[in-house]
Amino acid sequence: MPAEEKDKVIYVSHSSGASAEIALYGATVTSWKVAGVERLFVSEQAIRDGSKAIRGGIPLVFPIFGTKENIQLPQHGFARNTYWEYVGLITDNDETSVRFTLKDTQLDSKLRNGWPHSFRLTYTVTLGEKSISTVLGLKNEDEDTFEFNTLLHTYFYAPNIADVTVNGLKSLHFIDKVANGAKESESRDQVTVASEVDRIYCDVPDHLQVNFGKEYSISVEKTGLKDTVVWNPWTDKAKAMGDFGDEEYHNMICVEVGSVADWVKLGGGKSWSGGQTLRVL
Ligand code: TA6
Repeated sequence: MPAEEKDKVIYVSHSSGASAEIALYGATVTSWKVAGVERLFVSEQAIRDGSKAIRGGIPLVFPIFGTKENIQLPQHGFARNTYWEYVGLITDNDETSVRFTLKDTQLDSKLRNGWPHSFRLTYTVTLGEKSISTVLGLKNEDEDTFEFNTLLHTYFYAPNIADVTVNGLKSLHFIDKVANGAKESESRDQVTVASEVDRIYCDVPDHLQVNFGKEYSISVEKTGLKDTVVWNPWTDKAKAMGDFGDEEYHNMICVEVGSVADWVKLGGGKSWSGGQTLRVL
């Protein structure tokens, strides 16, 4: 059976042996294995009881990125810390696709009041032999326009952060959150990480590549999303997170495609879609 539900987790398998796991909590992809090797990072200290966003995998950021002064919502919004509905297996050709939905009516009143709009989110996860696609669809069920941010907060497992390079960011402008939001320009062909990194690269081409030394690379193809965040907490921020091991920063890098530098405006009754395809090279 290519998709099974157990204890609020959907287990997806592919004929090649590839597999994925998606928690109904936040519709968070918490595992993606290709050739028997885990490609995503989930902290050993991640909280999985539905009381807090899962620290790792691919948490969904919606409808805000970070926090916003005039919007009373948790950091990164509510999509990652709300139970989604599992719609089921939608195709099973050479790829296995499963779908999840979240409607405003599923939110508790506090969250609903924090962002009082009628919407329907649809999230489709498609597993191939060496790829996984995660695509978000949004319908504005209000009559009026609303605006949102969204981002796929992907935590990649890294055998060693010292060997990780990110290609495709050269010459792009970025907002450096480690330097109080300074606006900079990337000069490197290959971005490396040797200290805390928290950058919003703006207007990013749809193709990036994350290299994990000589072990393997993962291509990141985005659609419908403008920006890409690169994050590693490094020592001090790692110690400050209760659901993240002090040394785990050595084994992860977040490369997060999204539209976060600006608001996305969506007219009443209109639909929007955006997502990514990750492929092991
Ligand atoms: O995407 C990077 C970031 O915005 C960082 O600033 C850091 O806050 C990270 O997300 C994790 O946020 P969280 O709310 O999951 O602890």
